[in-house]
Amino acid sequence: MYTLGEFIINNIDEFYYSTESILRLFSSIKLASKAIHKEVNKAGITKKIIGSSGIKNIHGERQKKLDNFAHKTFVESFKSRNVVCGIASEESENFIVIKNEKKDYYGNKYIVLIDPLDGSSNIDVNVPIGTIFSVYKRKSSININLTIDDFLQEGIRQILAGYVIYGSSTILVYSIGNGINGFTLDPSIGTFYLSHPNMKFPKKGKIYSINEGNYDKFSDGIKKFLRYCQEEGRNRPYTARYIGSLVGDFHRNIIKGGIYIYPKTATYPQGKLRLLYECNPIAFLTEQAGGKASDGKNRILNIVPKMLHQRTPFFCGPKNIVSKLEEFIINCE
Ligand code: P6P
Repeated sequence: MYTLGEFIINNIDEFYYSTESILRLFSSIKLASKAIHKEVNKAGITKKIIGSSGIKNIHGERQKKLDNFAHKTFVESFKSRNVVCGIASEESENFIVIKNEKKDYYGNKYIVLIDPLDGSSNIDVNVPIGTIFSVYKRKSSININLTIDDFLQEGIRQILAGYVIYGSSTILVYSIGNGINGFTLDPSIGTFYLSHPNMKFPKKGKIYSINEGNYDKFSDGIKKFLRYCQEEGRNRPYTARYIGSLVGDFHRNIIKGGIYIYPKTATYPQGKLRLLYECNPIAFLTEQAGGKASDGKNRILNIVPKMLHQRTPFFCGPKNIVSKLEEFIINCE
């Protein structure tokens, strides 16, 4: 069975960027994921790692101790591999500049945007959670300071995107733009093995994932789509599956076939999910798996970001189901 390292080396020609940088990027992500896997898998034992950190993150949400641990672990891992020049994280208001340790002329060219531990409200109840990551080449020249514009790039410019799901097993799923592959961690030896080659949405998906607790505040288009899913008809009714963890819901939906929906709600009039480090990487994977990702009208990957933590309505899944949802939204305008 291929290890992640062997798979990368065997497909190195498909990486359009420097081999060394790609290997360093993956080394950082693997190291941090294994450290988080270890903490997540014993969260129930060592009381010191579950529960709230007592502080609120920049979005005013109660930060979990594991959120903080995951953020710091990824920042340190990218720093130590000396491969990125900047990191934007859900857990940090501003982007973090990473100086080139070797201080040689060739500064690092890559930036990472990351949700270190998405779905953290599920940590204490043992529901799968995940890391979501997105990598770009910086836009500015390496001999000037990083600017916010280096991070505000459209999702179509990602060079690497993926997630790590910490569930019944820990699986690293990524794409560099030529398909998606998933690698399961064997914790006994700390190695990721190819377990989900060439992931694609199944032709017929019958799952819809949405928090129907917000039903009253949904637009008429969303309400009509939900009724469409629930009534008898061709390949219907659908099955509702929603665990409140984007990585967990998406991973199930890409394997079994389903749409994930997070529209505008009363609490989140712009949508809840963040464009840069949740929607763009998941949208990139969605398209690579033959699916479609939109905000109800526009392709997610074409949205020109204006702010680091901006939110967007988010719909992703098999093309036919997402297009059907867009039809309902547009017809109800
Ligand atoms: P709600 C987790 O906070 C998250 O960002 C996604 O992982 C998840 O899909 C969504 O929010 C859950 O939000 O409002 O349904 O609890």
